[in-house]
Amino acid sequence: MEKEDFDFKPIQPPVELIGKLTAKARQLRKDVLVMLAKAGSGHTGGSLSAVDILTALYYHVLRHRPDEPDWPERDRFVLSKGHAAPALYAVLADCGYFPREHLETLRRLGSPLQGHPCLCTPGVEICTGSLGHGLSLANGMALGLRIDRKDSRVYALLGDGECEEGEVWEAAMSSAHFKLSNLTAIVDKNRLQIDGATSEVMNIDPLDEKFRSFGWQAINVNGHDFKHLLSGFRLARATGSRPTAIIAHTVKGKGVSFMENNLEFHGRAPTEAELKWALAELGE
Ligand SMILES: Cc1ncc(C[n+]2csc(CCOP(=O)(O)OP(=O)(O)O)c2C)c(N)n1
Ligand SMILES: [Mg+2]
Repeated sequence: MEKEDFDFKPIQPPVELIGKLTAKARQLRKDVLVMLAKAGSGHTGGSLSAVDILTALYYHVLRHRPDEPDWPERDRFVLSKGHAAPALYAVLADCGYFPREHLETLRRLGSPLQGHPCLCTPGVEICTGSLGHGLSLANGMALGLRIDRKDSRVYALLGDGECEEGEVWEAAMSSAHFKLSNLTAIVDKNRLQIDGATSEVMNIDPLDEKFRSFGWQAINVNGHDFKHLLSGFRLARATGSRPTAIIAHTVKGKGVSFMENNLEFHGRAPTEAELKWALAELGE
């Protein structure tokens, strides 16, 4: 997507903040790759495309307490595209929800870090992995928070291929019907899914117009530009009457040249040689 296609003027956050988030995202990408290579299986492309979104959320947007995961006033995050669990685990470990050493146990039997998020992991709100359910779960959380008169917000991250699931649109209809302004959905629009391009498998465009016609505010952002991401989250918070969909335009495999837009890395981990190459590219 060309820059001029983005439909808002981004805010200019402090340079130090952008620098901090950029450095953090680079480290997290490395953690994700090391974790996946060690496990020998898992979803690399969709984890890397989501790293900047998760970084913006966990290091600037979400209200949360890693030393008190069940803090009632926390914001809630639902990783609806559950296969990107390695990216979430890297963030949760770095924030201090559990020791970093646990990352080395990804996908092992008995590990708290399974291939898809589950409640056995501190900081994970809800089990996901079967695509299509997360927005419905987030609706329930947002409604519950409203009933409890809490001002916590709910964020759900969906894949673009996932948006082909009918339940996503049943949920979207409900979010608008119940005027869930405390709910923000982010779509990781990397244009690829397991079998190829979303435009060819089942075209979901125009995604922004679809959400708007369902009664949502919809904003297109560059999902790798923190100015854009933070602006999108700010607009979402400022809207009092309807849910917001942030359509984050991303690159699958972002950050590693030979993984970017490479469908092969949708569902496979890097080999040792690929890991070395990838880490060298990401640098110190
Ligand atoms: C209901 C369901 N069907 C199939 C799968 C297997 N699956 C895992 S990832 C994936 C593709 C998802 O594509 P997308 O939502 O675009 O994710 P991303 O590109 O961010 O990896 C599929 C079909 C699943 N997890 N759940
Ligand atoms: Mg995708």
